[in-house]
Amino acid sequence: MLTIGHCTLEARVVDITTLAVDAIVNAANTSLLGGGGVDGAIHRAAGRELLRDCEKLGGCATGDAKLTRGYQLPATYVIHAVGPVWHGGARGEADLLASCYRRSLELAQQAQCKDIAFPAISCGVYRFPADQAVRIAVHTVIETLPHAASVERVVFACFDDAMFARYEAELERRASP
Ligand code: AR6
Repeated sequence: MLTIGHCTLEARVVDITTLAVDAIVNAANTSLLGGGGVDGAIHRAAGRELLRDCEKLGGCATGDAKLTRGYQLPATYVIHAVGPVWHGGARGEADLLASCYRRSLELAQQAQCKDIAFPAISCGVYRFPADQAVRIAVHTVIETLPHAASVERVVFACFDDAMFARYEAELERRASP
């Protein structure tokens, strides 16, 4: 756990769909119409109303995010962020991934969310190298927090122990002087 100003950052091994936070972030695709991985799990748990809502949004650009309600999820909102597909790193992937975290926190702030949970965006089907993605996630969240005053708690929801260990190491690295 790391404290930055009024906000705590923590990693947990947890299914993000079970978290009763103000907002969970979805690792979506540009259609916003669902898919596999965490996206599929979120749509299954939220129910069909989420898909109906997403259909009205007209998709979302890579690096951007859009907010819906959480419907049957314990979370109030879902922030659908579209991470980049990894193509080797020369196609702006790092900037696009950072942009996902920035835009998600901006939307969380607009909705006055106090707590928000992120999955490891782009680290599954989109094949972004996990170590680099974790550094970008933690760095961008820390950098953006001053512009997201409502946010008091950020959870990095990890699906497995290996991802949890990466976040723990990065949070620890940031905590040491
Ligand atoms: N809770 C937390 N983390 C999860 C969960 C869960 N329930 N399920 C998977 N993960 P991915 P991407 C982890 O593939 O790489 C979809 O089809 C997973 O272990 O879900 O951004 C979309 O529609 C990994 O660490 O997202 C897009 O087409 C991380 O979440 C595409 O996949 C992200 O893996 C997006 O690919």
